[in-house]
Amino acid sequence: MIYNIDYETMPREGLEAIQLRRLQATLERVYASVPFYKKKFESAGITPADITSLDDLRKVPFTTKQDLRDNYPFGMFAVPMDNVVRIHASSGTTGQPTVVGYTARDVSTWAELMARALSAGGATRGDIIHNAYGYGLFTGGLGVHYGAERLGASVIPVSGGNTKRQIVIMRDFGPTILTATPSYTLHLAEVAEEMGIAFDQLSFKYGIFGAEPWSEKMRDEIERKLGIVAVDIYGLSEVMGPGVAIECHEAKNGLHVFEDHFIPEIIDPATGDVLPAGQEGELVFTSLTKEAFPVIRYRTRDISALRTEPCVCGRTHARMQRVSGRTDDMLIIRGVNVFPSQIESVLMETEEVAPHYQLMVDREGNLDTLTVRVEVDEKLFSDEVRKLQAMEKKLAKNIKEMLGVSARVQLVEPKSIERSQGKAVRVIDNRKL
Ligand code: DLL
Repeated sequence: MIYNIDYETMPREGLEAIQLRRLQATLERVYASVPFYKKKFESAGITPADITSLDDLRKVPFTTKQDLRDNYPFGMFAVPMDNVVRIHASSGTTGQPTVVGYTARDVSTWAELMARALSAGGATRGDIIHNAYGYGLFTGGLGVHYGAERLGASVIPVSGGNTKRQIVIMRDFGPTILTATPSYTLHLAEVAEEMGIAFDQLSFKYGIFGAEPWSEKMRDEIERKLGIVAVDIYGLSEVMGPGVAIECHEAKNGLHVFEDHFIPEIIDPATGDVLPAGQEGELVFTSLTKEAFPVIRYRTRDISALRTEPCVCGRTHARMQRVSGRTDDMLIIRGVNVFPSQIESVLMETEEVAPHYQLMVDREGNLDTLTVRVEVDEKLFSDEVRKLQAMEKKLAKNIKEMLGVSARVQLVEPKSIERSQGKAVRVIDNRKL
């Protein structure tokens, strides 16, 4: 059953009417209460009254991560601090963290959207949700938590870490839904195996994974190891947290964006032009209902594409393709553009390598070098050196063929790459030092 089916399956005409009404109200509000936006509008020679259709949104200037940094910590808030009941911050993987605030109504809207998201991912009120997203400034833990309670499910607020204890809880409490980053999920599977507990025999039915890029192959691996259906959930602190978009478990083919609360656009990151449906580019979001921290045409740096054709689940909201990477985590190795997720796809084609890898980028003289460190499974590692060398050669050849970049592949001992309890660290770029 779809939670809040009226909004999820609304005809697009009605949806767009709601979007326009909410957009106009949001623009009026930020213009009146956030000096940054007022200045931006003035520099573009417009006022909120000039926006009379959804297409007019293109007249409004973008907001960037740098703009948020310039207004650190609370300069972008649109309500007095008296009305702010919660503060979160982004993980700051690419620099200074950005700080976001929520009114009581924002927290409630977020809970409602997360209830809708969990429902799309297969959860019902009868489920027990093992929530291994980190609780704290990161939005993952509390975001899922409030959504699970709103849905009426039981939530185990286990957070990240204490991995062995988590496995015992999974065995004893019988949770039916797992929420975690995909990389931490693989770590959980590994520790369960060490403890002699068959992960695929636990009671899980669905897994709702996100907060970092992961490939289709990684999904296959997780579904097989856990014996579940795995869906992709997307979000970012600046726009709300988790629950901006999610795949439905029926199709697992693109993430439905909650368009009654956010307007997504795809732009060419170089020119800023809005791109047509189906074309890949940078995701941009405008929030329609947020009070404390509304964002207008916020450039996420995440790469995706949008499609609006109907889905088998009955939802009418546009779907975004899974995020393949960020404009700022694209590596340029001797002129070739490479995303870590592309390397991941190549590695996962090969059975004997484990889904744990790290990319090391260096500069030798004037030349960039890429080293791919990847773990092999126990069996291969105990084989002779000759076989390992052959495997390194084979992987390097596949990477060269698929991505056009030469890389040195280093097979490393099982369990030697550091495990994350949240987002995995995939790239170590020594060129930036
Ligand atoms: O990662 C919110 C979240 C929590 C989403 C739990 C899903 C589950 P931030 O820490 O602000 O917020 O990081 C946001 O993470 O701009 C993307 O680059 C990346 N990201 C989030 N979800 C996905 C995903 C949370 N499903 C940044 N696929 C975003 C790929 C993702 N990247």
